[in-house]
Amino acid sequence: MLKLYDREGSGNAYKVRLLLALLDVPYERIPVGIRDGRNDVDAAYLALNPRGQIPTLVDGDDHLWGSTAILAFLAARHDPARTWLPQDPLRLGKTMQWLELAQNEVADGLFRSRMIAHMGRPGDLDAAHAQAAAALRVLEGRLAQADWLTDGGPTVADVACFPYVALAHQGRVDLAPYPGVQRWVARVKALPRFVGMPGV
Ligand SMILES: N[C@@H](CCC(=O)N[C@@H](CS)C(=O)NCC(=O)O)C(=O)O
Repeated sequence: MLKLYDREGSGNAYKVRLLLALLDVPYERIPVGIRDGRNDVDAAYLALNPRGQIPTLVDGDDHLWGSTAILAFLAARHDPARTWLPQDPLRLGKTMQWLELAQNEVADGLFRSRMIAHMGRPGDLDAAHAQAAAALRVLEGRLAQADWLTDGGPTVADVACFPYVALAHQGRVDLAPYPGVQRWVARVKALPRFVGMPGV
């Protein structure tokens, strides 16, 4: 069975839990604790994930780190219809484009705002809020006139962008100016087999 190194409050690990639920794939969760503000990991864990972060996925003798890589792998392996990771070149490229936003402005803005405002980590909340606004402006530009980030239905891009947008309030980011984003959050929550996390 798949093993996911995980923590309940991690939005990056939640991306993987959400896709596994949507694909109805069983897995075992292995919780990773925190010590002195960092993941409490040992050399065996660092052999699986040299960054020492979560999530990490173990599939038999293979392992993968980084939520984007794990989402792509799971969608390619467990969704034979390839709706979640499109095969059509343009839809694949568009999906990758939004995955890039998830790892840049969404992470630098919404993830960072939550780390500072909700988790009490040091940092510049105003700078994080400026990046969060940049992420939300780009998302609103798409979602004001489209149901999903990629034409044709939900993909791993929606799964990757969703957690930290849905957790925006924990970073003291108001979604009121972004009605298209709010409708999309509700649409993701209405997907069959959707699961939440604390705060979502
Ligand atoms: N780009 C990575 C980021 C992963 C990440 O930042 N994980 C956080 C939890 S959400 C973590 O492990 N932080 C603790 C640490 O770095 O020690 C991904 O998408 O998986």
